[in-house]
Amino acid sequence: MKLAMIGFGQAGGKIVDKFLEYDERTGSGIVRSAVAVNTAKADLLGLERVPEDNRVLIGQARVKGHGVGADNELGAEIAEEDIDEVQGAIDNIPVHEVDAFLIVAGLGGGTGSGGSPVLAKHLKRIYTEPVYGMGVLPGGDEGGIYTLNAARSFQTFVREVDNLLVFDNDAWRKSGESVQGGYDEINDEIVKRFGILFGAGEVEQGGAVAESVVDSSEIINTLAGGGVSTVGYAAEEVEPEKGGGGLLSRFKGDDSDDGMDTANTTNRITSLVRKAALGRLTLPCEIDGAERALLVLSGPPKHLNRKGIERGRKWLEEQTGSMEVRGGDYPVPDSGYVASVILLSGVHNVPRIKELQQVAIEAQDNIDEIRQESKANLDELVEDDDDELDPLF
Ligand SMILES: Nc1nc2c(ncn2[C@@H]2O[C@H](COP(=O)(O)OP(=O)(O)OP(=O)(O)O)[C@@H](O)[C@H]2O)c(=O)[nH]1
Ligand SMILES: [Mg+2]
Repeated sequence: MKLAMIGFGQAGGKIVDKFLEYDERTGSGIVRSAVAVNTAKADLLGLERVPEDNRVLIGQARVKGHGVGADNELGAEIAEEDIDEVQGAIDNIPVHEVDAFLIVAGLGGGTGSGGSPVLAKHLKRIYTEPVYGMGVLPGGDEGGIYTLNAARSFQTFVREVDNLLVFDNDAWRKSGESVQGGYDEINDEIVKRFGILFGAGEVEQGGAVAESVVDSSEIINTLAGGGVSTVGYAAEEVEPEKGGGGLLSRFKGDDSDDGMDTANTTNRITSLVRKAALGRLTLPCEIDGAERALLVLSGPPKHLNRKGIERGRKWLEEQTGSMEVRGGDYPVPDSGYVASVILLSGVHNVPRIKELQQVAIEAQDNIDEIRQESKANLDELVEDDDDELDPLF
């Protein structure tokens, strides 16, 4: 499906930049337009692929191009004040050619965390296309203010968008790596998973090879109904279709579609479906209770079959307890992998979100306490002074 992507803040801009690179590399054509919005000038300059005309610096009068320093209330205020400038860039998007908007942001900082829900609300008011959010949760080691920002932004963002796709940095960080190197790998993981998912809806229906190609309306229907989504992934290396004629195919001839082959293909698919659902999700959670799901099998058409997908789909129905599980394939003839991507939409049992809310409440109490203490200390300090002094204001 074709998306208008808006990266808000540094993380958001970098991830949208990566999606553009993915599009270039794979020819999947999912980014119809890309916009980056930030309060920090340097972050916008650091982007590589988002067109310069589509980079919007907001809040110049307030923060002079230096970012909001993880103050997401200020981030939200600036987004509201400068929404016309953001809209100016969105006016360049041929909206009739996009299936949906996708606002991408790290929720732990200030600019993207505060601004994304504001932009979502604005877009929902103006356009009829769905508005999705992609929210990145901070690592647990980033500190209380990041957790507090993420918890508050999450609450608002999920309410304003048609669906919030979540990626949890905390579940994906690796110890002993530089933060930057870590983010590069993490961003690759994000783009790979969501790239296959959204790319699936871009294949022409009725192609000679496709058995049951996923359509963008199936993605939209799986996301419809709102809530929080998470994505699973698993892949296995196979022989690509093109430039073939290796030993094996010469041996077998072209039309040797024997039962053994079909059984192997089916088994590989069902095993990949299990691995994707039970392995690490973008937002770890219990899959039981997910309201809707979509299964996408991508790879060379000869390694995809309807039976495998049907079995995988049934298994997912049992595991989630949902009657709304869709499935289909995404033929990629020259791929060296068969990959299974599972979108679980409307998930409820998410320990990380509960934890986030708990930590945020504690952080809020702590901040209030410190404020009160600090006021008391100041009063004491000033009172101690015997001489009466008129305040300045
Ligand atoms: N996955 C991923 N997460 C990132 C990346 N950069 C930052 N983050 C996360 O996103 C959060 C927000 O950081 P930024 O995007 O830099 O914040 P911002 O929106 O620019 O806001 P301010 O810098 O406060 O103005 C951080 O707490 C990290 O958890 C990235 O490249 N990839
Ligand atoms: Mg920043």
